[in-house]
Amino acid sequence: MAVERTLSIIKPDAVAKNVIGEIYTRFEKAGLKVVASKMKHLSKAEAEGFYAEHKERGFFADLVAFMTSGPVMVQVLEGEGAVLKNRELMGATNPKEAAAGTIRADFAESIDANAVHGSDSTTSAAREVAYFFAVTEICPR
Ligand code: RTP
Ligand code: MG
Repeated sequence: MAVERTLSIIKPDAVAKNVIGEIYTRFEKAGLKVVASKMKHLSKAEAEGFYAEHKERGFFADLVAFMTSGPVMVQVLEGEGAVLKNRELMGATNPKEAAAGTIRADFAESIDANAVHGSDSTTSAAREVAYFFAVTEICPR
């Protein structure tokens, strides 16, 4: 399987719960390496641009309000099949439907406050990584 990069965000609810380290441990135990990271409090414009694909959806305003409600931790994960591997670690969007042992099953409260974001394809990953990180901020290792 090819080595890929994917964009991960630890959302405001999980940052507020102080579980950044526990979530990073799950990435590392699954063989994913953090090759870039930063904490940010997203502006409304940054959150709207990031989730632009959802702008016609009924939940868009709530999603933007939630993503700007507190700081997030943004990281680039690298590893074999990183996009799918990260989605598997995250679990289903709605934590009530997330498989036991996934990040969302263990740390998320609701479909809005669902702990993490992960790119859903290699195409999305390329756009999302570039949205938050300059090439010089990524440290392959
Ligand atoms: P994410 O983009 O945050 O990683 O989540 P996802 O791929 O699992 O879900 P997506 O369909 O991309 O939706 C983005 C975020 O919008 C919120 N959402 N709310 N109320 C609803 O029906 C609804 N559907 C989605 C979730 O917080 C989801 O993570
Ligand atoms: Mg998504």
